Amino acid sequence: MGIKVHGLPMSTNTARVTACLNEKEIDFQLVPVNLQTGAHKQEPFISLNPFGQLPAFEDGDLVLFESRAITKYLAKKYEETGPDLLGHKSLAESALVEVWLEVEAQQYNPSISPLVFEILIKPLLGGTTDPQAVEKHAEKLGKVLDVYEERLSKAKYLAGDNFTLADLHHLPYTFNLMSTPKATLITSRPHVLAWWEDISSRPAWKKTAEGMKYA
Ligand code: GS8
Repeated sequence: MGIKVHGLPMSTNTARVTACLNEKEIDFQLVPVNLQTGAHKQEPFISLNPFGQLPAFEDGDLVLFESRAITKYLAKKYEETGPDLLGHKSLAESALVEVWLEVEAQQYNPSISPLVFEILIKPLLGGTTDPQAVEKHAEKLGKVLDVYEERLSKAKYLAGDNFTLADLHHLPYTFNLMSTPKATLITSRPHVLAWWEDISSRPAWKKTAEGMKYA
């Protein structure tokens, strides 16, 4: 019984999980979920994730949802394989990983996800991008990125000298942002840009990004 990820390659939250699996070079099966037919709101999917959202994850009998919890599980289970994504050999480094994991979840994601939705996803769903909403979300993300620019002027990666899960969690949404005119939020900040170019050129991420072509 191997690992199954129920999701779609172009789903950002699915990509967060597959990026982690690729970093650890763990084989998995991606089980597609048909959003058009609403398969994610019905059995058997809702037995895997009662919130009816992608992704859901199975490792043998263990069933998980919430992409960030899944990547932490994988980083712990495969601690000794591939990159040390949790800084587990140093209490201070692991604490900094936790800090920047929280920053991604509490500051970065709440600003970037509505921005990407407004520019990229809304038109796909038949809606029209609202320029005022774009500016509002972009301003909020810009303030968050000012903090990143300062941090990344002092450290190569968010938690310090090493690429960790804290960096990895930023990949899917930032990848989508980079295909929009608001990529300037990244490209106008030299340290953020250098960090982005570094983390997005990792082979594991390139493998995941190949599937996110819609954006
Ligand atoms: C969010 C899952 C989510 O919004 C996580 O796993 O990190 N906090 C959760 N999934 C989206 C797909 S975008 O990747 C989803 O399933 N949307 C459809 C819906 O909510 O009905």
